[in-house]
Amino acid sequence: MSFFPDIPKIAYEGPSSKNPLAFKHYNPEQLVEGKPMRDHLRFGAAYWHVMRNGLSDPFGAPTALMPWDDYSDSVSNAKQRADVFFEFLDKTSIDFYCFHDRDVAPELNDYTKSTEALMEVTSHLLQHQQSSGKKLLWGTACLFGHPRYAHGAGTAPDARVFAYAAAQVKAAMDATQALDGLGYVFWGGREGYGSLLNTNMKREVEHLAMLLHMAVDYKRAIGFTGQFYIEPKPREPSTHQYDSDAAACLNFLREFDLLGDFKLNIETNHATLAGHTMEHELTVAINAGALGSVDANQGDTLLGWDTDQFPTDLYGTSKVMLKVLEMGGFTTGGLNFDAKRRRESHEPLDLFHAHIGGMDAFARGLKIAAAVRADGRIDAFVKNRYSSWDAGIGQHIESAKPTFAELADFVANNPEPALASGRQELMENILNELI
Ligand code: XLS
Ligand code: NI
Ligand code: NI
Repeated sequence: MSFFPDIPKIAYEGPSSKNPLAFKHYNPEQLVEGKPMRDHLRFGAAYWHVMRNGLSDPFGAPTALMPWDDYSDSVSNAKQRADVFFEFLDKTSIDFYCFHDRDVAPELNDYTKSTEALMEVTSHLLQHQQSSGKKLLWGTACLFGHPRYAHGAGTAPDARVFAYAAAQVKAAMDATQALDGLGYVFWGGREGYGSLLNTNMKREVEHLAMLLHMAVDYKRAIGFTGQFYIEPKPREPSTHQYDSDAAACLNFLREFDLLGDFKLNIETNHATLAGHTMEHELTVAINAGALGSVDANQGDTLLGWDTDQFPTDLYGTSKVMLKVLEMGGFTTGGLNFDAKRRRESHEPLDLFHAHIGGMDAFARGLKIAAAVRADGRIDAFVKNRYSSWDAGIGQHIESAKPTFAELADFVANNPEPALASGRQELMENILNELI
């Protein structure tokens, strides 16, 4: 039985194709820098957006057509959604997926029943994984949707809510391990606050660290080998989230001695909400040896919220792929489309257009990034810009850590340094030339 009877398996037809249901650039086996595109890009689909996002907004009802869904909280409905999802993964050639516990299985307002439902759906997902070869990039627990988490989960003022969150993470980790998940994400949905008048920030942050330490202990106890990630986001739903950006997350992990067990999952729209570029966030993570995975989407510069749009901006995808290539590629992580269609794009067909577009935009980004590296002019300029550190006084400063007095002596006895150009416009022109 097919849930998308009118949609063929999407094939690569090349840049001259006008077929909306074909890849123009994503050619999974094509080698780039000696490695197949699919291994560079490691695309993932987000279960919550593909299967569970009705596309409602604060002003209007859901619009998405989901003819396969009876909207019941039954396990049979959940299993049928999984069948639809795996047909979608097959037809789009997306190799990985990500989920929250409550996307794949119902929240039944009873911990034991919800956990049993999750485990039942998990065995169904496992069968699909085994017959299709698709893999779970990461799992996570939804610790922000249910009203019990209105004040936070790991940072809840009520200790019983903290305990519930811990119990839910335990079950979600069990499910992720049963599915051989390559990772597990902690995104601090409501781990933040609206007002300091009613909040003990220090206590909340310490509790969040405790929750993560418990997760590390549990990971060791059950022998789960996936990578843990924290996903930074500055606000929304909380006014201030504790995991606001890559630097804040790294500081938190370092302060609470968690850096050895966590990497970062960086999302483009979260970077821009934090007032950074995506490449800034990626660079901060890479410099700390902590870039794990990417939630691939983009925001709208005219809107100040997490619009989670599909990535179509080639500058954006090129800059992401430059960073990924520079780091030597993903190991456990990948490019998860944490992206949703616009409310007006409500047909199942739009799911295909959206993912094809995102995949092609990243395939082009990969080819452009490889071209920038092969061209070498940008790299050579940057290397040369710092060349005064490779010899003479620069080398001496880096290696011998001289005193201020020594440097004052050097300055007094040498001519004023000549001002060099940063050539930003030239660098931008070279990138444009290669796009
Ligand atoms: C929300 C986040 C969320 C995480 C997973 O803004 O991006 O979807 O990726 O909990
Ligand atoms: Ni995300
Ligand atoms: Ni997001």
